[in-house]
Amino acid sequence: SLDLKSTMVNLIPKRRAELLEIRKNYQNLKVDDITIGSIIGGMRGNRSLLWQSTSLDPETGIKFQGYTIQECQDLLPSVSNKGKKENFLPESILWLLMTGEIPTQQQADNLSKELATRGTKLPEYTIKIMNDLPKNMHPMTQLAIGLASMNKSSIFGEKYQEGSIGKNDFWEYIFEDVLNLIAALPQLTGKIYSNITNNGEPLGKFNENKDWSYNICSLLGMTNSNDSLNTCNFNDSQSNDFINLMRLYTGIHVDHEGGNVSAHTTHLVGSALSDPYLSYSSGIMGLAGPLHGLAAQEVVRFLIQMNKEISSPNNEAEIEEYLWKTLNSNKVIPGYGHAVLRRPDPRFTAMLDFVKARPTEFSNDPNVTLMKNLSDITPKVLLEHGKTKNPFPNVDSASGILFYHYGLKELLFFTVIFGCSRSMGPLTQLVWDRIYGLPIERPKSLDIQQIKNICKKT
Ligand code: AMX
Repeated sequence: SLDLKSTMVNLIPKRRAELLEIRKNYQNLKVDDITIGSIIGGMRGNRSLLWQSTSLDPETGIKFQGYTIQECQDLLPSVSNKGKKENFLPESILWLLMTGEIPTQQQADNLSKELATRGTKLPEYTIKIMNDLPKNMHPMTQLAIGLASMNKSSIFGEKYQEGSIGKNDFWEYIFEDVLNLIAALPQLTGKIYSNITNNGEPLGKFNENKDWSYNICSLLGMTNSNDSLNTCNFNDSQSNDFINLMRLYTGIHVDHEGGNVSAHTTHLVGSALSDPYLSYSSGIMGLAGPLHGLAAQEVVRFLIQMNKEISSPNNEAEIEEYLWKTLNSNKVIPGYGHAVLRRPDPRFTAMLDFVKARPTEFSNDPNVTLMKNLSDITPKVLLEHGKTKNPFPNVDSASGILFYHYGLKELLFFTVIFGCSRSMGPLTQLVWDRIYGLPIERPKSLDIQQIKNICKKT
């Protein structure tokens, strides 16, 4: 089938039967031990969540339905552009996440068109709320408020209130809400950016004939087409490159397994049958935390500051010295290390490849040069330092500085773009949660006395 919903309809009976079979035969099979350490240590590593569309391997990094980023680059459709190879579309990866299948060009184009059709306009009440927000409100608060306000138009919420749908059909209305939510993100993002940079006046126009990432760029006023209303100084190739950077960034940040804060929160809130707008708005609140979505901005600050203090971004000795100075004052090197990964983050590699493919564009940018040089120098220093389990760069060491290069200077805003991308994984899971009829989540908590009692028994 050429449209996503009918493709899902075809998949559902087999997948439901599969889960039923597992539940019937293996209900009591033990998977993992829960230790006192994990109860008081953020449940690290507890294998206790069902998450279908992505998995994170310490060595190979993120896989989308089993495909590496490189495989996605090779196999997923990009925008049809007269034979010119562009970055794959996040719409393609959304299809892959939802179905487990690589879409054809036609399927990806159809989904792109469907999102553009659904996303032409924000609801009037959401526009009003966004207009009334203080223009200097944190961009992630604006995003969470905008999304939560759209629950007024939740189809699932309405049907549920009417009492007109049974549990087996919940997924269909959740699916409608999910596509409407993802489709609305370019408009919402553009509105937030115009609030913080242009007193709420539009910076660009939505173009129904273009893809999702293009529309994010045009609504930020960051293309050189007529769809952007400000005087962005991009030439043709910069404009096209920025759109491709947006496709790349939003394509590879869609999901990182289910246990991270934004994904897990969306899933948890959704398990109470809160609609996708409320569920993802909650996920966004988590993404706004400095230990989660805000790392990219830390890196940008770090690079700019280091460049102020060293004589050249190519001076290896001074860079090393700066890194040691940072470590010796008990600070971390932002953009390095990872809780799960034990290799360079393949998402970082994809971003670095983007830079390497455009030497003329980036060779004169001291921050990008420093970012590249750091990826060689820092692992050696961190290894010698001997603490971090993973001395290699993570995705955040590159992503923010590339946005900065093209003129996105509002560091707090980067996470809003992260939020656009991250909608795709957790909301795909929300659809599957309802397809599978998963129950409300309710782990058991223990107080200190109960923990002490368990400790005494051993
Ligand atoms: N610089 C200096 N020290 C580091 C370090 C770094 N980049 N990464 C880890 N360490 C230190 C830790 O602070 C810890 O020290 P301690 O024993 O004194 O507390 C020790 O190495 C062991 O930590 P770890 O097991 O390797 O890492 P973790 O799982 O506890 O934490 C992370 C992972 C990402 C929070 C950590 O590596 C870090 O703080 N990195 C810098 C910030 C960053 O880049 N964050 C973005 C992460 C990507 C993302 O999820 N968005």
